[in-house]
Amino acid sequence: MRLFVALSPPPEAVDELWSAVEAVGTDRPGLRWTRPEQWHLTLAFLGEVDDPARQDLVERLGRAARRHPPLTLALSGAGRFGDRVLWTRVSGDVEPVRRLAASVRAAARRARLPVDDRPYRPHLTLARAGGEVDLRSLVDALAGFAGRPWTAGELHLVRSHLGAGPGGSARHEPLVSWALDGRERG
Ligand code: 3AM
Repeated sequence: MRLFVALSPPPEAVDELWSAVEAVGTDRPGLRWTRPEQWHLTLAFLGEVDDPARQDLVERLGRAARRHPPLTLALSGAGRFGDRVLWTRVSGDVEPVRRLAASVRAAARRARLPVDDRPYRPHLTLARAGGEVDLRSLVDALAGFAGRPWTAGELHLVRSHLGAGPGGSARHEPLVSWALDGRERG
């Protein structure tokens, strides 16, 4: 099954981000918006994982989660990966998020899963484009968005069912969640 590991913003953070997105207007040809009920911060994309590797991964992720504290995060502004992905920025405990993502990726590697080794960029994907849309105006339009801080207290292992969501989008199914209840700080 196709898996990724993520943090989820709470409903209040989703609602205020959705208000900001609606205010800039979602009716734009060539853009596919992600659905607010699935908004997440990906820490690691794992791709297809078979059952034995998944069991190993679940144990290792549980151990990783116990070493990390809850994180105080906020969503604000926007950015883009080229002309393909529009995202909103993650601020607050960014270094701890990086450390958590590094732990998650290390857990996946030890479970013998191939992990993307590009530098980790904390973000929440808002929309994807085929490359024919200039995302710059949307980045500018969302620049003033400043969400309130929230606590990410759980790590989620999520299954992605490709094509099973509305309009052929993916449907995300949380499989296992762990409390971030470690004490390491700073
Ligand atoms: O949360 P974002 O949007 O950054 O783009 C996919 C999404 O990331 C990414 O995994 C997250 C959950 O689907 N993803 C999908 N396929 C991928 C791949 N082959 C991928 N990331 C890296 N390589």
